[in-house]
Formats: sequence, C-alpha cells, structure tokens
Amino acid sequence: MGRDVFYITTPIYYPNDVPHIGHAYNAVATDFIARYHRLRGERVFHLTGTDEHGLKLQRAAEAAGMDPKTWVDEMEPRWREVWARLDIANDDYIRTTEPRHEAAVQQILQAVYDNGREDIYIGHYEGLYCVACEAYYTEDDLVRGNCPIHDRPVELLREENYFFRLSAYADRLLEYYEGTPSAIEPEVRRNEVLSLIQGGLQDFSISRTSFRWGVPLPWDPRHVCYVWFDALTNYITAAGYGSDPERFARLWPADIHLIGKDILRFHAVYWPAMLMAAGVEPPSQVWAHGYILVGGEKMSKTKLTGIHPFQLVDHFGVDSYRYYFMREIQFGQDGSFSWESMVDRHNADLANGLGNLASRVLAMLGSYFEGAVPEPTVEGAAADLPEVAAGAATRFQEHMEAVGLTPALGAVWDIVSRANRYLVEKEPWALAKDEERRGEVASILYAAAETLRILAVLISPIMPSAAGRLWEQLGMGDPLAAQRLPKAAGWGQLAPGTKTVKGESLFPRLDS
Ligand code: ME8
Repeated sequence: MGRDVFYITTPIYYPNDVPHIGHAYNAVATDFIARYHRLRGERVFHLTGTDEHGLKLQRAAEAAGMDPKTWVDEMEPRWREVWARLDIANDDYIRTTEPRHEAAVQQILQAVYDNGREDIYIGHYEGLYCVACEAYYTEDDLVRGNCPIHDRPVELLREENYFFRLSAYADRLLEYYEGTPSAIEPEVRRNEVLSLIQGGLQDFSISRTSFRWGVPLPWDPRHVCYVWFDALTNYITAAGYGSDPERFARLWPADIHLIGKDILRFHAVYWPAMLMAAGVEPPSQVWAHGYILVGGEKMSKTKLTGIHPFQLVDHFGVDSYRYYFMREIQFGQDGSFSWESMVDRHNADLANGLGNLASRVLAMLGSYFEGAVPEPTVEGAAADLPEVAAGAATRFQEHMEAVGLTPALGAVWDIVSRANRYLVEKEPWALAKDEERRGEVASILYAAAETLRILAVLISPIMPSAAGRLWEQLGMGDPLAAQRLPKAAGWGQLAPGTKTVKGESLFPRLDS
C-alpha cells in the first residue's frame, strides 16, 4: 500500500511555559489546512505535541522545584486545553517523553550510526550557546553580543559530544531542492535555505553528558541525545517509523511540516539530511510562516510580551479568533497583532458582513415564509450570485491547495460582500409589501439562503463552530461534516420546504 493520507504537522512546542498567540497562530493555520483537506474528502493525519526533553525544560523544572517529568506532566495539559478551546482537531498528540518516541529516536540514531559512512562521530565542542534556542551560535550570528532570536546573552560551553556529519550532505540537499522546488515554501524561505547550504554546512552536536534529561544513545548511554535528533524525530515516530512499516508507508513522507521561520534551518537542512543518513525520504514540504509581532517585536515568553489565547477568545469567541489571525496577516509574512484591528475585523467582516447577511435572510424567511425555504420560480432573480459563488469557491480551493490561507478567505468574503449588496439592490423587504411580487421575493430569498448554505460549507475549516450553527439555522438535514468539496459548493442544493430558524446572532457586534 502506498501513501493515501494527507499528513500535516505543527512543530512540537516547548512546554516550559503556557502557549501564547504566536504558538496558537501556528496551531490554527495547521488546523485550517487539515480541515480543508478533510472537506475535500481526503484522509487526514494532523499531528501536534510537546517537546519535553532538554536543558531548557530541566532548568524550568528546577526553577519550579520539581523533577523534569513531574514538571512536564503538569505543563502539558495546559497546552492541550488551549487546543481544545481553539477547536483544534488534531488526530494525534505526541509527547517526546513517551516510550514510543524514545524507541523511535534510538532507532533512527542507530540507523545513522550504522550506515557505514561514520555520519555520527565523537568529538569535543566548545561554543556560544543560547539555552532558549537550544542551539550554538557563531560570533557572527550574534546581535549586539546576544542571541539573534531571543536577544539574551549566550553562554560559553565545552563538552564531549557526538556529532552528526551534516557537512557531507550539502550536495545531496542542493540536488534535492533543485529537483523539488515545492519542498520549501514560500519562495523567500527556499532562497534563504539554498544560500545557507551553498555557504557551507557545519556538523552539529547531537549529544550531551552534562545532564540526563533526554534519550540515552543506544551505543553509549553515558550520553543523552540532544534536541534536534530527539525533537524532529517526532514526525516519524507518530507515523510508525520502526514500529509499524505498513502505516509508515501510508503516511510518510509528510505532506507539510508547518513551522515558524525561526526553526526553518532545522527543518529544511538538518532534518532532510538526518533522514537521508538513515535511509528515509525527506518530507514533501516545509512551509515556514512569519512571526506574530506585538509592539513591533516577535511575541515571546522570554520577553514577557506573551498574550495567552484565552485573553482574546474570552472576548471575541473562538471563531472570530481563528478568522482574525488568518485573514488579517498575509500568511507567510510577519504581522502585528493589535486589539483595535481585531475589533475592526470582527465588526466589519463577521458582525456586519457574514452575521448580518445570515440574520437578515433568516429573519425574512421567518416573516414572509414561516421559516420555510421557498421555491425559486422567477428566472434570473438570483442575478450573478450563482456565478460569483462558483468562481469564489474555485478560487478558495486553489488558494488552499497552495497554502494561500489569507487570499482563500478573501475569496469567500467576495461572496459575502456580493450577497449583501444583492439584497440591497433587490430590496426584498420592499417587494414583500406587494402580494403580487411574492414570487420574486421567494426567488430572491432562495438565492440568498442558498448562498448562505455554500458559505457555511466554505467557512467550516476556519470557523467550524460558527459554520455548524449556521448550518443548523438553515435546517440542513445532512451533517455539515459529511459535506465534500467541490460538490457541496454547487448551486441549487438547498431543498425548498427546508425549515430554517432565526436563532442567535452568529457574531454579535463588539464595542471598540
Ligand atoms: O521551537 N509568531 O518550540 P517553541 C509566530 N520545540 N509563530 C510563533 C511565534 C510567534 N511570535 N512564537 C512561536 C520550538 N511560534 C521547538 C520545535 S519542532 C520539531 C521543535 C511558533 O515552543 C513557531 O512556529 O519555541 C515556532 O517555531 C513554534 O511556535 C514552536 O516554538
């Protein structure tokens, strides 16, 4: 059996603190893509989890007066509760402290160690180290003497380490990326990786003897595996590497590793080289998004600018939260979060846009047709709505296939705007005063309700909860989860006679 599952991953997050809206940005984007692929009728495997080993975690535990395992056991649920509240529908959740993962890490290490090319060798390492990144830097990398990512002082460390011979993989990596241009997106990140490889690659250290909080190397248990061999391997652990070859053949290589650009080097240089060394195919695509900025800087825990997602969800609701970040910030670029822009987005696109469209149409169906969807009898009454909806649904799918998350939502909102304008042009509320024009009113409201049905389907990957409520208000019998694109976006599937209910407003207006 070959590959028959769409496999998408988030990075595994460090649970040394609670999530902030930067982590949630990555989680929501991954979930949006995964839900879209389910809507297309594909089998999907969406993986997320926590990265629980390493010095950073050990130190956080020490600071809290706990042993590392007790500490991560306590922190990890605080990540899961956020994903649950944000409607993240992951199919698996991996913790690097699980036995299945420790077994897979030992397997890949042993496979590389035994590959006959001495890709793992012992040496000494001395370097400038950022504990927050869990990475060494050269003098040139530093900004004002500090870590370029965390803007914190680095430490001089020296120890006996095993190394991975990354330097031997430059040519193979270049060859691979030249032959597979889609393997790194967006293009600016691809170019960044290519010039990094062309600039020459240095071997990196993969083990430590200075502490115990990690997976022991199978051939030399005095050492524990350090960071990237442990963390990156999660993606193949969960796919059945070394434990379930049949499952592994169906899932691997992953379709998309969706990451932030801070960990591009590890995913697009270290990881494929590690896999090549172990005789495993590299992932199909690494997609690196930008940063959520607050006050012009990357939101981070160490800088105390972290905003917890619940601080926003409590006020805006989960649907508005998910929508805002995907729509407001051009996916792939950095973007600033601000409370004001979130209120504006909510009111313009959701309360006045989609919410208003739904409440007007459902209210008129209630007043004029006792809630029942009327039969459309007047030809041409739908104007260009069917074409607008069909065109936008096609563009939505094209953008989603290319991970163009922001323009994909733009396409859906073209339908919302057109439908609201359509009602203003047709004025069914005025026509309803004239009994002779009832057929026209019926046909206009049919077209508007059918547009809402299509909108409910198209917004379901980004706003699953609001889509479900709209679907119910429209009185649809088949479950929303059973709808499939492109078929469900086809015009004319709303059956006359369907009993709608006005229900609660989808997106109440918020004060600024
Ligand atoms: O790096 N804007 O974990 P992590 C956008 N454990 N995305 C952000 C962000 C921001 N301000 N801050 C964080 C690690 N992220 C490793 C990964 S993977 C095998 C191991 C996102 O908790 C971004 O995607 O520090 C980042 O890469 C991810 O959170 C994980 O951050």
